[in-house]
Amino acid sequence: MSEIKAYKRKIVLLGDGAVGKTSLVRRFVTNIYDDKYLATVGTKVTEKDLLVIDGGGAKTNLKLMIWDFMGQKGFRKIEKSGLKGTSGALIVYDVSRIETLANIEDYWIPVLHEAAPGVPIVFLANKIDLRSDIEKNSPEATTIDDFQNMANRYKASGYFTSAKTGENVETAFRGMGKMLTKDFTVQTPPQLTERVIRNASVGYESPIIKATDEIIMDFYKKYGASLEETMPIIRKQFERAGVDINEPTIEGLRKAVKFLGKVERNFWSHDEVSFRMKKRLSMINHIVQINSHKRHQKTLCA
Ligand code: G3D
Ligand code: MG
Repeated sequence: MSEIKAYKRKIVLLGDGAVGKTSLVRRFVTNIYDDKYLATVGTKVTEKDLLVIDGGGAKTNLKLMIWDFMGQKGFRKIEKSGLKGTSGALIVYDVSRIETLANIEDYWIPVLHEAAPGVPIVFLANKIDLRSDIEKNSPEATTIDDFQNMANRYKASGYFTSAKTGENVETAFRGMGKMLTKDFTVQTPPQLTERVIRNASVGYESPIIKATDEIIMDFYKKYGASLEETMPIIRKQFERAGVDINEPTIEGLRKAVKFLGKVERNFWSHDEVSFRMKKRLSMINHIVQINSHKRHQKTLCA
């Protein structure tokens, strides 16, 4: 009897907000589709065992650690930490929103390449159940060809999936599983286009996203546990503060800082906690200053 190999590998789901990353993971792991939308704050890690059998019949037990990222672009520090040690990426776009396809090459591949160059990629064109509506409304849409051309450019597989009906979801994850059980040391690096290289060091989209990113990372570093252990704690505090990660408000962020401080009071001295809280609140105040400066400039120009 041939020996069954066993590996544990980390993979990530990347793509814009609301393209269906969380629904795809849920469909793959539990075979459930839930319509209730839950903006994923930070990252969420789910485990799933997958038996992969290659063309020659060799079996591998693959334990996948699936990292579901938040879809808001611009959390540069969280992205960089979260992508460390990843062995592969499933990059998703939503066939009903064409701009989410362009963002794959404009944003997600550069981010991935910066943190984990050369890892295998599988592309997912999700919400394919909506295809007939889309074709009715915009028959000129050529995204399907664009998608296939992109997959060819990166020597990657592309799948048309639906987290809603389950179409191709398991196949796409299995496609990644197969790539992970191939020889790891000689992965073909993705063919990087000019665009990818140019965008590899893009900055923040807005000051408030920068502040949110820095506050989360400041808490994580001080907390001292791994990112996957720390993120659920941070997520809970942001939820309690009612902060929508896709559109954080200054007030919401201030509340989140207070809740994070409350957690830290269990571990650190009063002085340490108030020092951290002041530092984080000053990051937020900095945005208020930028905004009022902008308003002042506008008034002067009017
Ligand atoms: P994200 O994790 O990438 O941000 P989610 O995306 O998984 O949270 O999904 C965002 C929205 O798209 C949700 O709907 C979800 O139900 C829907 N969705 C996800 N996958 C599919 C799919 O394959 N087909 C269709 N038709 N919808 C899908 P709401 O309405 O709650 O925003
Ligand atoms: Mg999500």
